[in-house]
Amino acid sequence: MAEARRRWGVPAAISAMLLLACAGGNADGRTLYVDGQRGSDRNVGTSAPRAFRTISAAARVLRGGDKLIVGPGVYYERPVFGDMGTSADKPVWILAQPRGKAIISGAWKAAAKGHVKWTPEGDGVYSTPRAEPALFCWTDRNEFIFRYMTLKDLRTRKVSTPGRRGEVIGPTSGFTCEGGKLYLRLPGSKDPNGRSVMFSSPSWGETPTEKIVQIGSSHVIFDGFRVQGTGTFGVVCTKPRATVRNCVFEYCREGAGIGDDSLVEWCEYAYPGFHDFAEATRKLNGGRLVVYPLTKAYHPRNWYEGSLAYPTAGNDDPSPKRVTVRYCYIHQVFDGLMLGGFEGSDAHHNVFEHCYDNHVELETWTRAGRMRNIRFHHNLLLSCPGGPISHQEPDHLEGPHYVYRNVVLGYDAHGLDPWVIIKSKCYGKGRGFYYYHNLFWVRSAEPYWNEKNWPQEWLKTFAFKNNVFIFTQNLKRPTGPRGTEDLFKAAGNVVVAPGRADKAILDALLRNGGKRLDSVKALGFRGAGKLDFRPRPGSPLIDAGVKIPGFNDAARGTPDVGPFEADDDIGPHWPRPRRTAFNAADPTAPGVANLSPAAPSR
Ligand SMILES: [Ca+2]
Ligand SMILES: [Ca+2]
Repeated sequence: MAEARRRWGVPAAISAMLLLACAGGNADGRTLYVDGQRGSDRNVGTSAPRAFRTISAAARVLRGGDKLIVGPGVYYERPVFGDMGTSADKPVWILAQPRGKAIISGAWKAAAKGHVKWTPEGDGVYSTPRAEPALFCWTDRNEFIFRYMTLKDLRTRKVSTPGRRGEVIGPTSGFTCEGGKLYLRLPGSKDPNGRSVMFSSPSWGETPTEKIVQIGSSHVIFDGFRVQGTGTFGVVCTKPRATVRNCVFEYCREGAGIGDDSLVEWCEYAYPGFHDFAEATRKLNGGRLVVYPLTKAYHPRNWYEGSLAYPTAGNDDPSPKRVTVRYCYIHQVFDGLMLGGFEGSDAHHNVFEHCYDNHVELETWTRAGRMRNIRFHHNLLLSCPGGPISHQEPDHLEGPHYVYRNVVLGYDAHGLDPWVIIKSKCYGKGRGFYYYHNLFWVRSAEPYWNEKNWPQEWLKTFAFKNNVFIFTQNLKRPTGPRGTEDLFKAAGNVVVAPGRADKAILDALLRNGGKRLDSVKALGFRGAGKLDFRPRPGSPLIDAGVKIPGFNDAARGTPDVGPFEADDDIGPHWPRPRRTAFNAADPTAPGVANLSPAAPSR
């Protein structure tokens, strides 16, 4: 990775953020303490024995240059850090110590502590009075409890979704909010009385919508927290130059809201239990994956469309600029990262796994967003059953988007079997989508999205160079007019297609020095099962690429094809990171050794 950093350079803005981050608190500032168990808000907070009890109390007195140390515990509060008089040399560092042991929870406290009285309603369903709806519900064993829209649906578990997706069988457990009550059926129809059950706040469109942590100052470092249970934001930094680091966002619709010149790193973003929910409902539906109809078509407001990092800009404001998201682990969610909500920004060295719609969206929902100048590189994308990379915004997506040195593959029953790798939809306004040096390993898919009735000029700005494409079963032609395959640029690609391969798209990908090979083995990867995709000596990938100024200038001799040069030092930590620094959320996540991309099972 050091190699990668040297090769691609570190933008000046990021270097500045690093300096800020390393500086932490200011030597002249105070250190304040919060102790959720032994502290008191009548204390002055300036030493551990005189700690505050709540983060909110500390937030009221924190000033630029201070450091805040928050001890272990679950904090059921929504702290607001206002204008603290911060500056570049007077940052504020908000630190959980030890990291991962302070949970800031947006959940309903009484239910979380098992203090709610639940009344049996038959069929394993229990009720309690509660007017506030919830987006997420989960148990202390990280069981994801599905939100049904009516009590009738919860009882019958039959969910009707619009259009062709039809009727779907939902999970046995679930909850619903109806007539001023919450109804709940736990897994195994267990009695919820005395048990810890978490309900998040509702999402937009249902009141009240609550952010958990709000930070209204620039130059703030938010470090080491677990943030749980909100239908909106885990943390919102409304001013520029925020650093969000070593945080786990669980059951948060959006992780960190950030503005200009901000950094999100070493964070984790997940709905724990979502993968089990996907597999359980797949079994109930005869093997058909039904996450999309259950969570997007059935629910009314795209409730699960979220992102680890989300722009704080309003709908009609320009997108935040110079944002970096790196070294994060994003998994068991519907959407992973809406990088297109930012401009002049990048995401690199992140691991995405089991994002059920898109791993990364290079588009945005805001009306003013133009999605300019985005770089997505050196990421590992595993098992996305939707379109792993998306740039669909026909009205105002400008680009350019540079997508390079990523490894995109499936390895389990959710492998990349669906219809498309790159969900592109640009309508010709773009300054281009540039795909360089990626590895795509799928069974059957179209490489990109095209439709007959779309203007086809946009394809002229699409470039594929020095990529490795593996289609183990079927390379499908995008469904545009015949002949449009020659509109995009291609050079130096290697395609492995041992099964069926549409000749038009295959020939188009192989233009300008491409090669077709007939087996994965013929690529000569050093160790695909261990995700070591460097070509070994003698590999046909070596020196088979084309020069791309600014992207492979440091290659030895002629550039090698694929994400790595043969002599790259990928270090002991590729692919990184599989876990957060403290591995709080998903201690049973499969290790690298369990990955076997060569053998998808379905
Ligand atoms: Ca999506
Ligand atoms: Ca070379």
